[in-house]
Amino acid sequence: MKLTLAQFKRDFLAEIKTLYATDLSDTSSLGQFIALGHLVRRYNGSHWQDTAERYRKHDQKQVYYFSIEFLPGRLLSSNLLNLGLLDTVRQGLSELGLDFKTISAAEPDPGLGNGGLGRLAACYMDSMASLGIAGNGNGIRYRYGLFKQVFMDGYQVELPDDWLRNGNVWEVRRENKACLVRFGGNVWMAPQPDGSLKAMYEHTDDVLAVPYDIGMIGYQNDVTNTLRLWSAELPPSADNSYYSQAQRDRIDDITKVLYPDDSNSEGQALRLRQEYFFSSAGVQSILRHFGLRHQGMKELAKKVAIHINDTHPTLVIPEMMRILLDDHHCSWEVAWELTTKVMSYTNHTIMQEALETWPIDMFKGLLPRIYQIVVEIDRRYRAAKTPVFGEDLVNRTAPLGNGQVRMAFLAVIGSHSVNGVAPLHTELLKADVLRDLYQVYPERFNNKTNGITMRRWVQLANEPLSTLIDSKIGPTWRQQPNQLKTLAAYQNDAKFLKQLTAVKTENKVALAAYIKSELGIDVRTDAIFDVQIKRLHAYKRQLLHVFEIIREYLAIKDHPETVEPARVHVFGAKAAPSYHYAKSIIKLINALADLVNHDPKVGDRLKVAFIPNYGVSLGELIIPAADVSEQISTASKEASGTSNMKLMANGAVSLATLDGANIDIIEAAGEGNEYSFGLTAKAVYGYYERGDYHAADFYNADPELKRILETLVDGTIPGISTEGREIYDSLLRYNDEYFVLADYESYVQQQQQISEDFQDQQLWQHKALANIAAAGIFSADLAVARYSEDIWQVPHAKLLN
Ligand code: CR1
Repeated sequence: MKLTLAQFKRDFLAEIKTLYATDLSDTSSLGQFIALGHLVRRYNGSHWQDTAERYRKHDQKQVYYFSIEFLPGRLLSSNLLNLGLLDTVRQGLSELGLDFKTISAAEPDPGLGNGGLGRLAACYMDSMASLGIAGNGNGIRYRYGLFKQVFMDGYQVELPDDWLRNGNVWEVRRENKACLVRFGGNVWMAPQPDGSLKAMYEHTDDVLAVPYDIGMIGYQNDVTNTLRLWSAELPPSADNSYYSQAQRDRIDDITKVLYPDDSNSEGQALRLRQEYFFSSAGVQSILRHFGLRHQGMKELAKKVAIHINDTHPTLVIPEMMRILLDDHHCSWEVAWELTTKVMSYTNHTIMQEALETWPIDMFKGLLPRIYQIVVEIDRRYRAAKTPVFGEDLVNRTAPLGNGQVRMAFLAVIGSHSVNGVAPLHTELLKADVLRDLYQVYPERFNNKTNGITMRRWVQLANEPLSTLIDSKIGPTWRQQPNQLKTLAAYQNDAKFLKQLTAVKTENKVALAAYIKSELGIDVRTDAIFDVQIKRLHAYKRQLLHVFEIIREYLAIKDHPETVEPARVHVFGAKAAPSYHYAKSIIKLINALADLVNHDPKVGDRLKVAFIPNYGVSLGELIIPAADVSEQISTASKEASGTSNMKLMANGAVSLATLDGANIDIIEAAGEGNEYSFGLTAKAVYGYYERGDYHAADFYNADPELKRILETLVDGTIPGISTEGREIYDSLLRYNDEYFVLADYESYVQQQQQISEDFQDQQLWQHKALANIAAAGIFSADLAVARYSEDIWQVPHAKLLN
């Protein structure tokens, strides 16, 4: 949109006056941020309304992306960028004596997710709007996001993340769109005079679901879509019925806090309540919206696509069945056909413990009508498939089994499409995790490799790089990330490669300043910034990275005369509060950091910076400064990874196992431009099949590895007597579940190669550039375009390659 500098400044000052009845000098950065937020809303107001109007007018097919997590990050910069106002606003503020960065940093970063799953959902919202897809998000408005992480004595301490303390300037509460969600009670089917059956409820716990909508602004295309987050409230006191404090608390709890756990579903009723709550409210509002515009439900699948992002929203399937059967009086066959045509499901993990199941007793008590419907889905599935596939396979794959409701199986059975998030992951779904269901529904399985939005992760996070790229190939890559590949022409341009080093250094200076202010550590900006940022989990193997640090430390102590390039090891990672082992690793890293950072013999040659409270905003600071991207999960365990893509696009080279999307990154950038190592997924499965992995053999065969392991228990690293022992035992006594010892040698070899190659900056930046140039194919725009063509069947703006 068009806005002159003078107009902006007038508007901004007027907004300040209206909001605070004072003038600029009397406001805080937060106050200024809120005023800017209001202005952006006002500038964009008509786009949001017009977009909805346009969708209605053309009766455009709508996609509803259901996800229990969304990690949108701060929205001020990206909204301004997408509106085309970023430069004007920055300049205007600076003319008013204000610093845009400081104001921007006052915005709370909503932590409504754990990690990759939630951030992916946010990238896809951005891309859907930017491609003009009628895409809606549907999730939960948690009053407290993922915990705020601080370290005390090296241990993780979790503090509440009170992100709504000052309100949320981006949201619109739409209490006129609220709906009731029912839990518990009794339900029975009462025959009606016309012969039909009606579901009758008594003694239910009713919860009011109130939507809060956030505008998702498309990139300079006048489109604004909606992210709808539901909040649980007391129903408007129905016939003055009395709510006990316990009932009030139960309602309050539903949307109070995000489960800080992305790998193990805690078998708790509250989580199930959360899942049904946002699934039911979302489906109710979709069908209400559809019903207002159509006669009957016949056209539903032509106009609505619902995407199930991991298993948490799977109850959209029985919930849609419930409404079609009970309220719209569809036959089972018609309702089922519509439902399966509408639904599609993405699986995000092969970790067994993350395949959600709910004890039938709990499920039945909490959701009696939904349970009846799942029983019928199960009965019909068994009846249809047993003659073809036999009883054993059907028992293994039915929605109900072993006293559990099996959410992933229900999701596959009730959807027309099931996808994994990288080629290897999809193959493993077919061959292992969902093998039996793949026999039943082979045509449903497909791959959709993850993607990231380059707008946030390159344009906004790394302006020095963006400007440099513009200077060579012009700005069109900003809309068409595949254009980045034309950068490959400069891979041997010494001057350009030097400029790349300068850009990296500029970003390192910014990160170094943060490390200094946050941790009090001085780091050299000519050091290798070796970065691992992701949830703390044994399978992601932060431990392997720790071993490298210990190796480097011992090498300096043993041979101070050997000069290697300086290293800064940067970590960002939260551990689930109940995940004891992960917390021990955190303590280990912090204890090691303490030792290394304060050893005068080490000086500035080696530093360890574990930056607390990793999240989207810290990612934006760390990623542009990275030289090395550690993607070192045990092969087969990481479904895709997405930080690998963000780091690549910012010119970090990958130090990576052949896992998830690492494989595709290596293929895209060329093997010679990454550092791959370790067991393949096939080799890992080979060990499982033969049962012949012996971690101790690796320990015994490699004196260096042995010595490193001993530092965990011999007092070399002070302060870890219990954690060191626990980790040591996990490797040797319990045989190293994630093959850390097996991969140690090849990992270290590549680390040594990195140290050598880094000294030749021209060679190094040549590799960095190969990564940037190849990153375009991991654009979320392309990923979302594939979803919309293959799965949702909705139109999107054409993407040029
Ligand atoms: C996977 O672990 C993937 C993201 C997004 C995560 C990660 O490899 O990149 O999903 N899975 O697809 C997850 O959070 C609950 O499962």
